[in-house]
Formats: sequence, C-alpha cells, structure tokens
Amino acid sequence: MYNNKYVNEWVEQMAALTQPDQIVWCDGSEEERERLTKEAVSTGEMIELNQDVLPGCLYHRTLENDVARVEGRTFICTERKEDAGPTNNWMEKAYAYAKVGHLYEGAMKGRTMYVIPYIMGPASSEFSKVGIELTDSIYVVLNMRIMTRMGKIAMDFLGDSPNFIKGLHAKADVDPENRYILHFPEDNTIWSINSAYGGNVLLGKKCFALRIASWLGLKEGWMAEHMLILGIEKPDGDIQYITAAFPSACGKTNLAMLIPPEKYQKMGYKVWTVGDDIAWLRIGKDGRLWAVNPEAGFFGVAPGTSMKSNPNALLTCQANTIFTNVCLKDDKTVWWEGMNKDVPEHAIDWKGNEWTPDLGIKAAHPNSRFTAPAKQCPCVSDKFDDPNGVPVSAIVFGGRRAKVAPLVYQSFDWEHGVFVGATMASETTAAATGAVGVVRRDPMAMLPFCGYNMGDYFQHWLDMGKKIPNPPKIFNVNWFRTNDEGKFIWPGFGDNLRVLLWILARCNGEADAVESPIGYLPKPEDIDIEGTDIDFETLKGLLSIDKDSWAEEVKDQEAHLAKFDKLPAEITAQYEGLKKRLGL
Ligand code: GTP
Ligand code: SPV
Ligand code: MN
Repeated sequence: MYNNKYVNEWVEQMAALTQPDQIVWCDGSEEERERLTKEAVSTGEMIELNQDVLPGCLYHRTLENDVARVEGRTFICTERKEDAGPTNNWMEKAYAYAKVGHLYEGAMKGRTMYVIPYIMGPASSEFSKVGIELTDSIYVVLNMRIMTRMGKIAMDFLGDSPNFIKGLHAKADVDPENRYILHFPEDNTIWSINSAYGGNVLLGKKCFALRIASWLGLKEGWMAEHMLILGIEKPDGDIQYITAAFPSACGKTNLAMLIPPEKYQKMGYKVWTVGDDIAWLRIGKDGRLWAVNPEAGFFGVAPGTSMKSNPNALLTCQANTIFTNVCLKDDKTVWWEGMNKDVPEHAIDWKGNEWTPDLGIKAAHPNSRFTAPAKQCPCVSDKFDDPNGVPVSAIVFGGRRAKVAPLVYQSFDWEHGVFVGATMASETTAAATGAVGVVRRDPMAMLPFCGYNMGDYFQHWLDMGKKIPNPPKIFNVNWFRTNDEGKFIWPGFGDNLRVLLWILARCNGEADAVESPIGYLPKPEDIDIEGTDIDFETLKGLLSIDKDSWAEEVKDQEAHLAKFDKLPAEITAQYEGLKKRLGL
C-alpha cells in the first residue's frame, strides 16, 4: 500500500466491489517484472520467447473475439447527452455506474487485483498526469510497464494529491456481449470490462491520454491529439518538429521512425522519433505550440513491419517486447505477414492453431501488435524526456484515400486547416472491429477518441488557433493513392521525407506553391523524385485535383458535417468557401 489516502480509499472501494483474493501494489521494479513474468508463463497466460534471439520478450494471444478496439461498446458517460455529442456513444452517468457496476460485482473473485500507478508524460514535467489502473491481468501490468512511467515513480509524482485518473479493468469472462469501455470525464474515471485487448485495457493510452485528456485539454486550454511527433535534422544540425494525425493503422508509427532515402542520408539528414501515436500540445512561453508524447512505449502494428519498411521499429522490438496475436514459430521466435520472405514452413497462428503456408490464411492477425520501450528505438529523440516537449512547425493530417486526395497540400491558414482536419477521410483498417476498406470521415483521426462533443472539439481547435501567437502551419497528405491496378503509386515510407521537406520548406518560407481550390499545392518540380521509381508525369498526377471527384467529395463532406449538432459557424463558412472555389 502507498500512503496516499485518496488512492487507498478508492482501491478499498473497488476491491469491495470486485472482491479479489489479494491486492498487489505495483512498484515498477525489475524484481516485480521477473516475478510477474514467471507467474504469467507458469499459468500459460504468456509464452516466453527464445531468450537467445529475443531476450526479455514474451508472446501473448487474446481471444478470437477480442483483437481490436470495440468502438460500438465504447461510451462517454456524462450527465448530459449533449456533452458527449451525436458522434459518441453515450450513457447517462448514474445509469452507467449502476449497469456496469453490477458486472464488476465479484468479478475478481479467485484473482489478484494489481494496482498500477503510472504517469502519462515525463516524470520531470509539470504537465504530466497520473493515472492508477486496477486490473486482474498480468498482461496488462507488463504492458503498462512498457507503455508508461509506472510504479513508485508515479506515486512519488502524485504525492498526497487527489488528482489522479481512476481506471478499473476486469477481464471478467471476456464476454463480447458484456464488454464495456466507459469514460466518465466528469469524474476522472475509466471503467473497462470483458476485454483483454490493447486499446480497450491499457487504460493510459486511448482511454486516458486521448478521451479523458481531450476533455481536460478543453477545460485547461491545451490539446490531446492522435498524433505522432517527429524531428527532422537538416545537414546543418538544425532540427524542426512535425506532428501528424492519421487514423489507426494509417502510418503514424512508420512516419515517426522513417529512414531518409540514401541520397538524403548522405547529405546528413536524420529523423528523430518523439512519439508514434499520441501528442499533448500546449502553448509555450515563446508563443509556439509545443508537443509532448505522454507515452513511454510503442504499441505498434506488427504486419508490414520489416527491415525494408520500418527497420527502426523492428530493431526496437528485438528485446523486452511483448508480442500480441502474431505468429509463433517453432523456434519460439515470431513472424508476421510482411516481415520478410522467410515464411515459416510450420508455425502456430494467432488463434493458437497449427499453421502452414498452404492453408492460405493469415498467420498473424492484421491488428497484431508489439509493445516495445521507446528508449530502445535507434532513432529516439534526445528530447523524448524533455519536460516541455518540442516546438511544432507543422501539423499534418492524412489518411488512406485510393483517389481524390493529392499527395500533399497546405491549408490557406489555421481556420482552413481546422476545416481540412474536420473533413478528413480514410479507408477503415483492422485496428477497430468492423468492415475494412470503407471510406469513413474521421476528423483529426479523433472521431473514436474525443471524450466530448466533436462540435466543441472543432471550436476548441479554432480557439487554440487564435491563442497561439505563432501557430504551426497545417497540411494534408495521402500516401495511399492507387493506380488502375490498385497498386500504391507513391513509394511511401522513407520516401515520405521528400514530402515532409516540402512541408518544412513552406513553413520556412523557402518554397513556392500553386494556389488551388482546396489549398496550396506544391509545384511538381519542388517535390524531389530523384532516386524513386516514379516519373515526373506520375508525380503531376499525384498532385492533381480531379474536379468530378471533388464535386462528389464536397457532397459527402456536406453529409458528414450535417452529423454534428454544434458545428462552429467558421467550419460551415469554410465549407461554403471550398464549394465556391470549386465552382459548385
Ligand atoms: P495505430 O497504432 O493503429 O494508431 O497505427 P499507425 O498510424 O501508427 O499505423 P502504422 O504506422 O503502424 O501503419 C500501419 C500500416 O500502414 C502498415 O501496414 C504499414 O505498412 C502501412 N504504411 C505505413 N506507411 C505507409 C506508406 O508510406 N505507404 C504505404 N503504402 N503504406 C504505409
Ligand atoms: C489505434 O487503434 O489507434 C492504436 C492501437 O493505436 S490501440 O491502443 O488498440 O488503440
Ligand atoms: Mn493509435
């Protein structure tokens, strides 16, 4: 037990509700990691991987019905429905406590309750915040250990303050029919039950650092965003930072760790990773926007991660990593589709079944993931632990669009940039349950993660823009345009640096642009394609705007905007402006 009376009282109450056999207070020590690992391995909850090849690494499978976030069962529980808004699932607060509280009754009987204190943000930062997660899953404890600054360090940070986010997670029967991910922003509380998968149960991540934090940001004048943070070092040693919001499984981890094309490496360009999923943004004393990554690890998509696509990610997860729902090879190492050409002749797939290539099914689940300490990343930024984070030069929005959206364009100004973010669209991925490949509008990649009314969220963006004396410039990118054969046209990955360099050049007043109805487009000659396999005509195509597709796009945007009940007038005006510029 720690000596914060607010924590102790609450743990006592939750224990009275869930009735665990015992309570273990986590301290974050190495001894604790070893003890819990041993226990999880002995019960079969986790499998120890080949320690010669993957030291400190563990393997875990979740149930077949529990492999992604469940947006349909994720709720914002406030007193008034309008505070959650029409795009969030809402449950009345008292009703939610009663209904789901019932499911927690005795849910930890025969189990151990682990108390996990953790900090979101560097321990040295006045902006960091403490959460405490109660869980009956060792898998969760070991993941939180990697994803956050966890244990005694968090209790020291908290001191005798009552200001912590209360998270209660119980695996219960992992029953999808009784699965609930509930957020009570008015009470700093998160309840998760009947799941054991990532974003549903690692409560510091999406539940706290985005849904609860976005609410806190609204009240306190800052922003919590689904954004990567990266630094680009020029040959002269100067580093500029970019944040980018792409929906789940649309390339944040990859962009955050990109390796410059050979030509640029030779010139001395380097990329540094500050974060791959979440950014907390505040106005700095210098009048710029500053970004902190509240997390300490990466919970990254495994399939497609290779020495070719993202060597830094692969190198990060060679030790002290937890692999979830990937393929387990006979030599107790791991594999996934797109890792390399060494397809195992025999293995155990993510469902725990014997697997051979001729079965024609995937060995790893498309949303299988690695949990790895950020500090192990070869390109981790030396600002990773900086209490103030890094100053942001550009904010980039983007998604998967087979057509319509050009490779890159710049918004006319902040307000127009907010409109570009608010109408962002992307084809859905395996990161959430449901159909894959369907175009969905996902404003700022936050539709599933905003803890309050999206109309108020857009207004908050507009208000922040007015308050930042020297705001970042706002851009939109699309790496995913396809040709008639359905193949990606733009090479992507490391070559995305070519686009980022244009973005920075624009921020620095070093590049021209062509004004178009949707924003500023690059002059094709300003995007360097030397050393890629695309030619100038293809590049021109990637930067083109098709009038008919945009007429359709605008129609779809109108239907999208009609879904919000508190849409700021500025957004409607931006929409009208776009229509007019397109001659519609
Ligand atoms: P979350 O962790 O779910 O928030 O996802 P993320 O945005 O970090 O996605 P991630 O970087 O893991 O990318 C997911 C998928 O996008 C992988 O299959 C990648 O191979 C693919 N991808 C990433 N960058 C590119 C790119 O530049 N071009 C193409 N074609 N695919 C990409
Ligand atoms: C995402 O889905 O955007 C993720 C993975 O980053 S999860 O933690 O499951 O939300
Ligand atoms: Mn994410």
